[in-house]
Amino acid sequence: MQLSPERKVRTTCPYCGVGCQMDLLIKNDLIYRVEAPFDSAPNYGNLCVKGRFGLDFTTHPRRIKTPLIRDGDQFREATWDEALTLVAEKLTQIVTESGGDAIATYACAKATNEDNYVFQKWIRAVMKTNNVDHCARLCHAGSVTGLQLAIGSSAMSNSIAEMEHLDTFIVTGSNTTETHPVISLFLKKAVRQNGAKLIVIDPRQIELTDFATLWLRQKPGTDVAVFQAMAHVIVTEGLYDRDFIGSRTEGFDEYVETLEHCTPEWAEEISGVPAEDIRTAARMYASAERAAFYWGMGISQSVHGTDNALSLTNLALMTGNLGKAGTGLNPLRGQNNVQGCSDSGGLPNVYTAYQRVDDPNIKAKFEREWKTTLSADPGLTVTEMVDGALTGRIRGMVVLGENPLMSEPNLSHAQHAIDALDFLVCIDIFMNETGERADVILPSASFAEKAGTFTNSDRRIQRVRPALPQVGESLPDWQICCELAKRMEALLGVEESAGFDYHDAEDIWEEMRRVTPDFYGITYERLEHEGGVHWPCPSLDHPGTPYLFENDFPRGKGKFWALEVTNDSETPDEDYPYHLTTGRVLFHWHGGTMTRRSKLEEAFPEPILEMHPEDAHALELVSGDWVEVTSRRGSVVCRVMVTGRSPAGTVFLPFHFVEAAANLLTLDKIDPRAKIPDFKMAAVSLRKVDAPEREGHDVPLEERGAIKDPTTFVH
Ligand SMILES: Nc1nc2c(c(=O)[nH]1)N[C@H]1C(S)=C(S)[C@@H](COP(=O)(O)OP(=O)(O)OC[C@H]3O[C@@H](n4cnc5c(=O)[nH]c(N)nc54)[C@H](O)[C@@H]3O)O[C@H]1N2
Ligand SMILES: Nc1nc2c(c(=O)[nH]1)N[C@H]1C(S)=C(S)[C@@H](COP(=O)(O)OP(=O)(O)OC[C@H]3O[C@@H](n4cnc5c(=O)[nH]c(N)nc54)[C@H](O)[C@@H]3O)O[C@H]1N2
Ligand code: SF4
Ligand SMILES: [Mo]
Repeated sequence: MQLSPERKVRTTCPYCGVGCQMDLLIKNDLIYRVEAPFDSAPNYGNLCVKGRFGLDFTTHPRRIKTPLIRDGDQFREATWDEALTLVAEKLTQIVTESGGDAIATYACAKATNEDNYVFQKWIRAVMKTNNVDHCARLCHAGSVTGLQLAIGSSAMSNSIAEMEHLDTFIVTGSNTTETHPVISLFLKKAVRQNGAKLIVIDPRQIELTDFATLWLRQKPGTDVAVFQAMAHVIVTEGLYDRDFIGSRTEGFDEYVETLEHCTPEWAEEISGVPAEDIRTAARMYASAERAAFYWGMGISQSVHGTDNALSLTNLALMTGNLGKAGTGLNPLRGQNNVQGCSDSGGLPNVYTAYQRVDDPNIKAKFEREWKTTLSADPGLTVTEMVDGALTGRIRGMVVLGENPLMSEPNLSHAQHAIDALDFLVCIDIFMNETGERADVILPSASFAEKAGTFTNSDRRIQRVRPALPQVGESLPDWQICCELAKRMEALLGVEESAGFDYHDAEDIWEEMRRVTPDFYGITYERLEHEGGVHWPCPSLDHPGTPYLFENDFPRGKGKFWALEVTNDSETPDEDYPYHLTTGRVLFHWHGGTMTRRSKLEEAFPEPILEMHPEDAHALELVSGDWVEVTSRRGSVVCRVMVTGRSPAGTVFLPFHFVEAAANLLTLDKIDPRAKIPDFKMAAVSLRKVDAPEREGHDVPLEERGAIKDPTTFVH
């Protein structure tokens, strides 16, 4: 493809689920400036620091430029032909000997919809397994399971455009200003300019508490008690919406019976939130004309994540705060394309747009389209894949743009599992902690070098456009998957191919539209003119759907769910007296693969443990001192930052830094229904230690472990 020497390319941010539209200004094949179009949804001229200054990872010298094949402890460069042949042969051998279900695969929430569609088509049509999942399992699985049970759909019900005009809204378990920064601007505007009322329900003093009318600071892990008590208040004070309950829901009377003991005083005992504040919050939410919930990982990432989510859906259903602008249930989606990766079939139980693999009619449709037979058995989830590798049930693994050896809980366990595999192939733009253990690494094109679409948190499908030349021999993920699929079909002696000869990304999208009624009305041409379209969009003249559930829910009636307060999390005890919670900071992204190879690394160069002044005092620590953090799984060393943000007894560690990897400490216990781990609850002990021989800032980055090979870090 020919690119002009000086150019400006409209594309979509590769970091978070807000999906900001941006113009990349390019000269000499380098991005020298990033601008945001003021007239374009969803960000209207705004960008956060990652979008504005964090894109230089694309031209970092350590991008993978050729396929790499393991050679003892190292890798050697290989040709595409050699690497593709090797991968196809190894995977085919496992499929032939042990069946497709012996292969586990991770789809990629960073790659495009088109990349992920082709990926899951290769896995399903050629390997005959539904073992495809992705990081959503570690993310909104609790929310997804809860929402599916209650209303039958897990997408965010309302659009970003509505946020500015909110009336009353609750933000819980979402550190929005750091994790969805541009959305937080609209939420702040709603409060400061338009007089909306905000209730924050979060154990940490996040920035949004400054904007809140009311802040409920519950003890971590006690959400169900707080929300059940709000339901109790709404019922006893008659603040519920009789019409909505009658026409749109089921199970209300039975649910009410289970609420009897859930008084605000009962919840205060469990959560530490004053009963009066719970009453105020319930009245504000129920009596508002329009009220919405926004939430994040504080609700979802828990062994009772499904119950947490159900405690929110119960409140929305009883107050009728669903199906209208400015209301709704809104799990803020994390990765740039985590919504799209799920929508494109990157899940073990569904094809595109949640069409079930075990529905005979759906299966028959895909068998016709792909000219092959398919498996009706739902596949394994990410957490089950890791366990399957340990038991030998899984022999081979394909990881498309994820980094489980930073993001999975209990990393030593995950590492054993990965090492037990016969064959691991990683398809990525960089070497990461998982790639280090792979047999083959295949170099992909980043968002800046390929065409396609991403779907943001409010289901808006937007274009991604090539802006930079390809790096080395790297290729878009879909092309790599097509090559592998075709080679495997040949090795397996398949008579008629499932179809892996696409001209370009649009060609793939056309196939996706054809097999997915909810996408049918969306074409590249429309996206070009309209900037983005919200699915569902069933026909070419349909405007798209910015908010859902106006007339009904996908499950028919919304269902109330009785809930018990349980505590299966690991709680502090004599040996491990502190509670550890993990999460994110503004400047970094997950395992740091991308942000630590960008200018952002200078702004936030090392891990810090956030600690309350009372705890710091007891341990004789001041900001900048070094501390060893130990759990039953492992131990890390980093500096402390003394701050009142976390409550006394709770310490917070971001999981971005390999030199103090938070997931060495977390545990792999999961929610039985959603299979999501308890990333927000672990018990740890703390010990003041001497500074390591050379201190954080003084150690060159490559020696801190953040950059995987000994090349000078250049911007
Ligand atoms: N800068 C940056 N932004 C990101 C990401 C990133 O890595 N870096 N990742 C993206 C992804 S994939 C995701 S999923 C989102 C996640 O976005 P968030 O969910 O906002 O991220 P976390 O840092 O995990 O924050 C969780 C919040 O839950 C609170 N919390 C902890 N325990 C509890 C509890 O028991 N109950 C409740 N109600 N709250 C609790 C924490 O105090 C914190 O405010 O961020 C996305 N955006
Ligand atoms: N302790 C703790 N652990 C957590 C969490 C937590 O709150 N606490 N949160 C969990 C959550 S919510 C999430 S979403 C996960 C995230 O976990 P992961 O998805 O494993 O993390 P990322 O670092 O985002 O991995 C993305 C990878 O994709 C690569 N990449 C980027 N663009 C492309 C592309 O176009 N193609 C390909 N092939 N690769 C590309 C990057 O180089 C990187 O290696 O972590 C989970 N782990
Ligand atoms: S808010 Fe999210 S999408 Fe927007 S610039 Fe920041 S990281 Fe990118
Ligand atoms: Mo996530």
